[in-house]
Amino acid sequence: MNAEQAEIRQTAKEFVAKNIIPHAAEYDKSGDFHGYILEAAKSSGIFAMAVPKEYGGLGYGPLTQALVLEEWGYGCAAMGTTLSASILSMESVLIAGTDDQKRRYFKPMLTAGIGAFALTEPAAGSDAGAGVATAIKSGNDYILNGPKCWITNGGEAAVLVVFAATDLAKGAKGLSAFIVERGLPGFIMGDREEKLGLRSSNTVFFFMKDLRIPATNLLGSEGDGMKIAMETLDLARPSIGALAIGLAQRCLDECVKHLHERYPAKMFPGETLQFDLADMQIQIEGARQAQHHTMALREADLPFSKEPAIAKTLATNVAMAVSSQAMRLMGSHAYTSEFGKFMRDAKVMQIYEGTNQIQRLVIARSVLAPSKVIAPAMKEGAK
Ligand code: COS
Repeated sequence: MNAEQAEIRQTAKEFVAKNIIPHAAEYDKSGDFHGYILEAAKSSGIFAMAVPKEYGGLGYGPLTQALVLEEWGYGCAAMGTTLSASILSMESVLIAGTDDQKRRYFKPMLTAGIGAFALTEPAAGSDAGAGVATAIKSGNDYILNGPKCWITNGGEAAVLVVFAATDLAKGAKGLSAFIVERGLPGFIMGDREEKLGLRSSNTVFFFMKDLRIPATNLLGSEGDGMKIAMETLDLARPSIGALAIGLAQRCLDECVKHLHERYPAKMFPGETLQFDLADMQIQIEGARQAQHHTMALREADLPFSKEPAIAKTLATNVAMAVSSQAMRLMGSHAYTSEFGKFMRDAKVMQIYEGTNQIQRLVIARSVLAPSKVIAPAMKEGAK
């Protein structure tokens, strides 16, 4: 971390302490979308941190983004997820978008708007290429039909990257990616999901019924969708790791605070408990290092494929383990909905942006055929 990154992290820490931590429990309880955070973050331009400077954004590199996301995860993983899911969608546009597409997609981010990445369908979760949504060319337009579900930010995003088959018969090879602006006729919004965790992050089902978009909204070429989605997820999965590390560190800090309050200094519990605390910090630091290593590889444009999957798996498992361990050490004091939020939020991190079982599939493939792993910048379509 250089001096500039340290300063950015400190600013994020202060923003989180002032704007996120005081409101996290209240939004968790109501499950309402925390729209106020978009307004609060406007002046810092943080929703545009992944937008390159040439497009008016902050142009933060991957490690700097991770430092900010860790702070947001420390404050509230639901609010952090809103930020990271928006960046997820931007990655697809960075990978495959033309100059004009980038300009159009990133514009809302500059005014604290958010984006969404719509890949999942009722029949296409882990098997990302098995969707039934279609995009059929009609003159200078595409007409989109079909369902999308579990879409983070879906009900709030100003603009979305939507995946749909331009040739359903070709399966994953027929998948394509499109920019879809909000508010078009044929975009039918379903109910928001009532979730166990990340309750105030917006997660929706939506349906596209003869939704017409200009053909110029196609990202890359027809059939590029699966590659764009996979490359996007490779780039974005460590962000979930960053949120998870922040969440785990918060649980440890809250646990230590509680123990200090509960026990006078001379009666502070003995080595068994101290070893438990040390083990929690070892796990967090290990996950943090794995995650920073992935970001460093990316910044240096070195090949990676298994590393984001390792970073995501490790960090999300640590978040689950540390939140659970903190509750054990704090006893009934932590068995409240407010502290339980950490555990509820951690659980989904093992599931979304590719389950930790899918991550193992990605890791195993990379272990079995390391020569096939190439740097993102060298991949076809990379801009
Ligand atoms: N980078 C670039 N291209 C990739 C890639 C990567 N990391 N991984 C796969 N691809 C390409 C493959 O090269 C293949 O293209 P070709 O046939 O032209 O070579 C295509 O994508 C399909 O890949 P593959 O045959 O490996 O697909 P599978 O169906 O076997 O499995 C998994 C792919 C399971 C890894 C994928 O479906 C996946 O990641 N699923 C989880 C989806 C997910 O994370 N969902 C979360 C919702 S989004 S928040």
